[in-house]
Amino acid sequence: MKTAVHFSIFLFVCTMSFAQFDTNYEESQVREFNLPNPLTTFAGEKISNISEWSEKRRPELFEFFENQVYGKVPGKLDSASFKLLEENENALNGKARRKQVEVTLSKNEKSIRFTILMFLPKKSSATPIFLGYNFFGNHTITNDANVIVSEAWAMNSEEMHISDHRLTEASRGLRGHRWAIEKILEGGFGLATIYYGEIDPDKYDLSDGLHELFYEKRQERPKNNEWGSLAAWAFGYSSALDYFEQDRDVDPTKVVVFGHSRLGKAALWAGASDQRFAGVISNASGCGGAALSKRRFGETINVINTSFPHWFCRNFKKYNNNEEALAVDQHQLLTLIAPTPVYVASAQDDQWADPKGEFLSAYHASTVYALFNKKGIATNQMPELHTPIHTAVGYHIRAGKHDVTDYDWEQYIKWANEVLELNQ
Ligand code: GTR
Repeated sequence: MKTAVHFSIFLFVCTMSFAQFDTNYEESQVREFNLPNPLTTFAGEKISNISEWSEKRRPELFEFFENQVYGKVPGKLDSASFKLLEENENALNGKARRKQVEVTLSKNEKSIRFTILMFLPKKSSATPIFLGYNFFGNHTITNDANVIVSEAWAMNSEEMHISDHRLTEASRGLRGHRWAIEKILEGGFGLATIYYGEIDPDKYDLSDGLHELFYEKRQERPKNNEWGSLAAWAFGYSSALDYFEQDRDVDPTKVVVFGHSRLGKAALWAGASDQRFAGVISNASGCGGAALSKRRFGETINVINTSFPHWFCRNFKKYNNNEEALAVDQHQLLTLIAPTPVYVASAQDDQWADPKGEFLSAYHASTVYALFNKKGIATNQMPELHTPIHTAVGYHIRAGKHDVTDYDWEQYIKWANEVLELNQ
């Protein structure tokens, strides 16, 4: 059996050995399955126009994903406040403006805080931006010595020199290769990033982070249909957008939410649950993200729920090795984002994430985009490597491993410029 070599050693060590699962990497071994039609309601009614979609089908699909997959957010915050911690007009050798803004979310007399790091093009106001979480702290995306190191809990990582669950100065800049900051700025966008662990620590313990704010007295975990970590991270993306609506340097109608891997799953759910985003990018989001679950190729529902029991709601465990019982599949997650443009990207060596399943999801979501007169993916034949499709449903597959590369960013920048109709 091929092993999941594309993970960084850190992920491999801290999750578990996948060898215990019987993972399929053979296309010929993919069993036949029924893919639910986005344009047929659960009761079998055909949907043929935008109002039927918006009034009947979208709400029932959304409710299903909320209650059975990612989990519902139990209520609303009491308040959110924002504080500018620091700004500089001449960051990155004079190429950018830098801002660091602290957001405080409060409920039931408890609060959490997170910091948004922003690099903005110098000469523009109300700029479009990409918003994405990082895995090991804002200071890992750049060598800029002024970026604040978060004090939040972190996963240990040899590669990042983290051994006591504390983020460290030693990892400053180590993830710079995943963030094409200069290209983003030259492309007319700003970049905003947040350390995801500040929203909810990525461990099987839902007594902390954002979840804790919403608990009733003596409650220690969410109900079966309530949110896991992915929905909490999605909520964090929306909270950042609430902030952008108050920041004159950002155009809040042009915020493209981006995420890699588990954070790509969170970005897709953010795009489905918050229609204010202007675009959504899933980089190698795989199982529980863009990839079709019913193919059972690479990572499966059983594997993901066993390795990461805190990511989805508890109801989702009903579908472990039981994909036939699932009334939806992940292409329908993409349809919940429509008509907002969505981009799905895969990497050839990332078979764990099932590139073909990610592509087919984008293809099968396209019928709903067509209702809105938006171009999607016209054929179920996967494109060649490095042959991007830049329609309202975008897709590319590149050579290489599970990662975010300059090639990926070049596509996102071009695509976002097109779908947001900038520079015209
Ligand atoms: C893996 C997990 C994937 C993906 C990845 C990541 O261990 O199996 O679903 O989310 O982690 O986030 O890097």
